[in-house]
Amino acid sequence: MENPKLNAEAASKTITELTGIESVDMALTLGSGWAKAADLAGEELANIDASEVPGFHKTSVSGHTGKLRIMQLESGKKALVVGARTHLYEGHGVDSVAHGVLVSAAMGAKIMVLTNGAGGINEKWIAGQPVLISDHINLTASSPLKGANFVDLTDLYSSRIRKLALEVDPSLDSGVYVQFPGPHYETPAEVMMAKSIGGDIVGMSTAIEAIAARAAGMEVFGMSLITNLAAGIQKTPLSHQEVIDAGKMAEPKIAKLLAEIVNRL
Ligand code: 8IG
Repeated sequence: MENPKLNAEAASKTITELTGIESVDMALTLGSGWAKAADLAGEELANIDASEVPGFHKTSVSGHTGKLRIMQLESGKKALVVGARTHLYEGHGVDSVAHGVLVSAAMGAKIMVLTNGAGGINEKWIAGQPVLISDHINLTASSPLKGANFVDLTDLYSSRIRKLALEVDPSLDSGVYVQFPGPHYETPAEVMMAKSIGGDIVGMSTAIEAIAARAAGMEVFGMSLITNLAAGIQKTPLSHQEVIDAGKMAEPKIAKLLAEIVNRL
């Protein structure tokens, strides 16, 4: 991973060779619970294994890299669906975390849609609820950028696209996403800190990706599925199983919601 941009351009070239598709209009990274959204959004034009494309890592969990799909949306636009997210906690460094986003940019995507499963700090929320990301606080002490790259992050999570999302579902709430490095969940004291500095959502993925996307010139849209209330907000211990169950329960509803939103982009 010498030069992230050159690596992304090489990966983009490989995707074009494998699919015959030169460019896309937007890209989606679908996190826990969100996977079905792509199927509802349009017709699949191509589906390749990310292991055939340079720069994507095998996940430690399953030994698989996941899929890269290109969808023809009902709107007529094309979307790259990046099913191969690398988290900071996997230890491959920030360049690997940013790779999917930079490949999307290299494929011509103008909009980056980032979704995740996350913990909710806001006490009004319940597990299984989707929320819009309005801003973030990056507590990872990392950046995907190097050198004197002073990227403006005002309106990072596009207010234009959040408005479109609210037209689809006016009941959507929004909040500030706080990224921790993970992979452990927070202590209740850390959740109280996140709350007192203005956080509503705790997660392990999206802030770093959003910075990379903005630096690459893309408009960013982010949504979290609240799969659990954050440690100490809910009184019972957090479990990965509860996260998976909440994702499964919410999947049909949030897939339809996201499919409707991306077709308006
Ligand atoms: I799903 O409670 C999911 N991801 N940091 N905290 C953090 N990440 C998460 C959580 C959570 N739930």
